[in-house]
Amino acid sequence: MGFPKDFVWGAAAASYQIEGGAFEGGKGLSVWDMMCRTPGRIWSDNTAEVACDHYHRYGEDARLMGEIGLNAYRLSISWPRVLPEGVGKVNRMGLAFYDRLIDALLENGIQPWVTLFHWDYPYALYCRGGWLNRDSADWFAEYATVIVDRLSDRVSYWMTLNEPQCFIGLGHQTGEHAPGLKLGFADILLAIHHSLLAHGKAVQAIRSRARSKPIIGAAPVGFVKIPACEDPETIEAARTGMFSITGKDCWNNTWFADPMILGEYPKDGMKRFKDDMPEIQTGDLETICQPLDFYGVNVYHGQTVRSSPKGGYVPTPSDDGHALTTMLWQVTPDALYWGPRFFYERYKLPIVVTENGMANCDWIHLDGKVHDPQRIDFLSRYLQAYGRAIDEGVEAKGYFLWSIMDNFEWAYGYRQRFGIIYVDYPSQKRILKDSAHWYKDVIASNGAIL
Ligand code: IFM
Repeated sequence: MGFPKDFVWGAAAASYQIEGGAFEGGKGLSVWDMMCRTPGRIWSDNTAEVACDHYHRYGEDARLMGEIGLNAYRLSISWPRVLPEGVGKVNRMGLAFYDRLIDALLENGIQPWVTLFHWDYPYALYCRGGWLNRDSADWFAEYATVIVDRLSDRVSYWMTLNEPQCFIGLGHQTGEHAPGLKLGFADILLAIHHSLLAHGKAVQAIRSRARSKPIIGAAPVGFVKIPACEDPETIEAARTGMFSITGKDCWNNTWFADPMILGEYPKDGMKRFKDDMPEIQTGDLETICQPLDFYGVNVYHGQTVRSSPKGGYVPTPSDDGHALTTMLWQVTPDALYWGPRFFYERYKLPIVVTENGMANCDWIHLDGKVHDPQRIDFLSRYLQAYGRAIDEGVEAKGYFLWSIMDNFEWAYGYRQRFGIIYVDYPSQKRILKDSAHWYKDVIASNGAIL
């Protein structure tokens, strides 16, 4: 069978991680700009003030994407670049940048897939309570409206929120990410509820105003459980594990995806969180649960489990010396089989892998090239697993490699390199890594060479 003929081969990046121009062109501050100003919060006190200078070099970057043969590029919009105060006055220079970027992509034969929010939250709105303020849903809908009105003549593919588990969990519970808060769990659930309302209202705004038929999804983290062996009992244990809630934290699938797609919070979570539940007003779940066109999901690794004699599942200890990326994330290719399969079974939406890739210790070799055989091997294995899911009946629409280029990896700064294009930050020179050349062949063969 193989990958469907119209399968979308893409790559992704996010505004704050590549754009730079942090204080240019009328852009407002984001919570990440504030985080970067705080000594000790980012590795080596790196900042994203310049990052990959994509704000100025988007033309060259779009050409390189065209050279690789990408069908699509997943970008995100910087909310404070467009609305410096988060709401109200629109920054024409900010919108004009995205106009130029979208045009450059289309000129290079690349479909833009636009994420509305990938973590660079307007600082001005944070000062008004941020995601803890119920108005945040309306602020987000106002922002979505501005973007859709301007770009939907050329953009058809939309994602609302990137990894709400992380911007709430890391940003508001553990404090490792901006805005660096360590809130109690009731506030965490409140912030999640408001972000889900924001998702629903943004979907409504896109559907009601888009000028070309919109295809809409979100891009949550996919927490994947991999059965240790493929007997029915172990598979069932993994399925149960993937869709259950075990901790008072954000590290689960269902608290986010069930309300969006099934229109209800999961019962096990409601029981576990009963003392901290936010007020759910009449109509909230109807607002959150808007029809979606695909299940977007970011998958990097999974946890191997087996059934427990007590019922449910238990993690299996990993082998000594298990393969790790430089993020110290385990290399578990089967995550891209079981993740798509289990998500497709539960949510019954076509799957789009909105992020997958690895951080590696890349540098420029003596021959002037960047050889990254680990990444090629990693991607081959994961894509083969995704192909297996497709062969077995999972409807899958696309794959976005994270990332098109090395970039600012949040609290890790520039210590981690996820790109298939190497960025030499001092000179801003771009070099296609071996994996970029390999991905070009994968795309040209529609995955047949895998
Ligand atoms: O760089 C991040 C991205 O912003 C969100 N998903 C995971 C990536 C790698 O950590």
